[in-house]
Amino acid sequence: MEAPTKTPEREKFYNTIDEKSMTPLWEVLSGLVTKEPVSPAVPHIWKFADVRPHVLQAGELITAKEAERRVLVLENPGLRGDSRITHSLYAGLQLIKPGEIAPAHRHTASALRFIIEGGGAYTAVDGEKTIMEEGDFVITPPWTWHDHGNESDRPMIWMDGLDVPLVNTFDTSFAENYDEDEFPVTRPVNYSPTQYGHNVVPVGWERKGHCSPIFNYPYASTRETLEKMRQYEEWDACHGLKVQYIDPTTGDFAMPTIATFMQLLPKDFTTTPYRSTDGMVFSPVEGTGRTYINGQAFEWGPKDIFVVPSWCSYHHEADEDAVLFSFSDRAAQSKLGLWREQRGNDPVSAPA
Ligand code: 1HN
Repeated sequence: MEAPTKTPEREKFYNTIDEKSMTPLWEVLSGLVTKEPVSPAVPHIWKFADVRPHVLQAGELITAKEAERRVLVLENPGLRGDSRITHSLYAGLQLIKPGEIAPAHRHTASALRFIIEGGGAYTAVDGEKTIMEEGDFVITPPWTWHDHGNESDRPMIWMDGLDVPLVNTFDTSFAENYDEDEFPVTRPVNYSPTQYGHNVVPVGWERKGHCSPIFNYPYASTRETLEKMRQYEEWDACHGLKVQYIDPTTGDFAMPTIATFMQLLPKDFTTTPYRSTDGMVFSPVEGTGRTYINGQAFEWGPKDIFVVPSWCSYHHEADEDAVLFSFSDRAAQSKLGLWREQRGNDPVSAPA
């Protein structure tokens, strides 16, 4: 679709209506309604070995308390200055040193933590602490009080993923700080998996909020699932063996806007090209390999973070057994009926 020709009369008219805060749709239509997704985000990888020294350096410059959250934002090179890793999602690397507390606050944005390095630190959500270990996926549901602390003897680094750009697109951001550094703890450590992870709920229980009531999904459990599956399930051509994290009380994604996944690719496996409308952030936990994104190779290993923007075709090659965590805005797109995918040369498909 080409924009109509500009004539002097038309230009003059456009200038006249411009002063009235109007513009002709026919000049902008093809850019507004594209034939297929066109993302301003670009494929990119942050090698952990490369960024880790800077994350630790931030720890020498500012305390977690002063910073409120000591985080280096992972900015998509196509979206510098916007605090976005994909067009719709935020990601960053957060450092908590031994003895530090990141003070309690709450906001309407949903957050996930994916633990990259260290162990033994906690996050507390509305009065319940969970201890985090490498590879764990941890949720901070919208509008819940949360603080983080590190009672271990090593620094801890995790990736934060938030739906801040989505929340801000809707102009729905609220946030407040708690009066004290720590929100009072009222339940035992790791209570929620015991209460909601054993296929029972209290009689008369009603779901509150929009997130899974479980907020720590330990790596050990997900890894065990994938390892068991490899004995009995077929490898998917595009994804190897891939699971999605769910809210056990609904079967839906664990978070209202952000979908999270873990997948296993066996040694020497090459996946079939795939694309979907949700820009994906990957972080390998085990193994090395590469992902070709629109034909360009991105070499990865454990703890690296790479991004595949919406509708970019990609395929993975694993040199060893590899396990990849990933997240995207698929949960939001699916609810709005927007999500599409394409496997290899198959037709584009949308869920019914
Ligand atoms: C936030 O609340 C945290 O609680 C981390 O750890 C990163 C980025 C943007 C907005 C809020 C946290 C954040 C954030």
